[in-house]
Amino acid sequence: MADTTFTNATQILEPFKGVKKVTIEEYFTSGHRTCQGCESALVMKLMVKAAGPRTIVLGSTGCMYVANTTYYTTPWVVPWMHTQLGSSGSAALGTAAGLKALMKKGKMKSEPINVIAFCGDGGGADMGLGAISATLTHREYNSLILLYDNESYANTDIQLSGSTPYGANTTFSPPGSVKRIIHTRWKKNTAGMLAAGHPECRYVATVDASYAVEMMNKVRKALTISGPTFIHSLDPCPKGWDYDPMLSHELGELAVETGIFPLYEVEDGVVRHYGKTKAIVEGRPRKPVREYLLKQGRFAHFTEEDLEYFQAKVDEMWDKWEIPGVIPFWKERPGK
Ligand SMILES: Cc1ncc(C[n+]2csc(CCOP(=O)(O)OP(=O)(O)O)c2C)c(N)n1
Ligand code: SF4
Ligand SMILES: [Mg+2]
Repeated sequence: MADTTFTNATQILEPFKGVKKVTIEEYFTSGHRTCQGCESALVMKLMVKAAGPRTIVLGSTGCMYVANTTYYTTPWVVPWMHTQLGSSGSAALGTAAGLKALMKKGKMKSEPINVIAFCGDGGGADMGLGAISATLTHREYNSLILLYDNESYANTDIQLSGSTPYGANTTFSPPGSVKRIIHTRWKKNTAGMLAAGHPECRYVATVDASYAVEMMNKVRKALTISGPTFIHSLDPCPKGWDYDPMLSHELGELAVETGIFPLYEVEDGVVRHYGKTKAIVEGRPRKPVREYLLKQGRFAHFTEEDLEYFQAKVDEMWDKWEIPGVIPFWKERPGK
């Protein structure tokens, strides 16, 4: 018999007002086998801590699947399901639709349950982009897709993805004596693209786990707002980026302070820069990109010319883009 009390409500998750107010319960604990200093593992932990116990997590193939679900061990305390590499969008939509149908038919208690599907940059920004786009067109289903971006197909040994930065050394783009820069494409602007093109999606944000409370609060907002939502997280990866694991936190900060990875949210069409990115928009100087790049072995082959090119491209995001760091267009101004 149909449950007439069905509401399709989301959970109301208030923002944490400072680190001391963050809940102590963990839903991603010991039992994983990620590398020392793996920021993506921290993202999983913070994501599900913010979401709380009434949450289903779905994850596409990649490090956060393979290293987190070795046979007979898992760090996940909440229900978790693996999905195919390009399917995080389909998994989110299907699970949200399934829960809705069961609750509507009275086969399950009607209560808000968070549905989060995560994907890597290979699975989300490249292979599964179509499925994510489809999910973001369905306002009637509540779900969050979180893209953890370690800037390579890391699990299969650091192949280049559409999210890999210009010039980086990957197993598909090793610098050689004849040609120094093999990867000559600029990184995809995934969050900006999804925010600009999906009018049914009420919330898109970028996050960085070096700013953990802010990151958790964006997850909470995404899960509360209703409909499909999208979060893009930049995750330093000691193995793929080739640096000492103790630098993960610092590199996360430098990505923001240099302006390479801007922090912003787009809520019902309104763009808000936040954190240190907001300070940059308001006039605080950006740190030179070399401070970030030269701490990583994947850029060790860069010459002064390469550093200048990278800096000029980042400067363009800030000095020319109509919405700095968000939308890669600028208006034609005669004479300029
Ligand atoms: C359809 C398909 N093609 C290729 C693979 C092999 N594969 C498994 S994990 C992976 C890398 C995924 O990269 P990403 O999504 O960025 O996650 P990461 O490994 O970086 O965490 C690949 C190519 C697969 N599982 N399925
Ligand atoms: S390769 Fe990178 S993303 Fe994968 S487990 Fe290691 S640090 Fe984490
Ligand atoms: Mg990846």
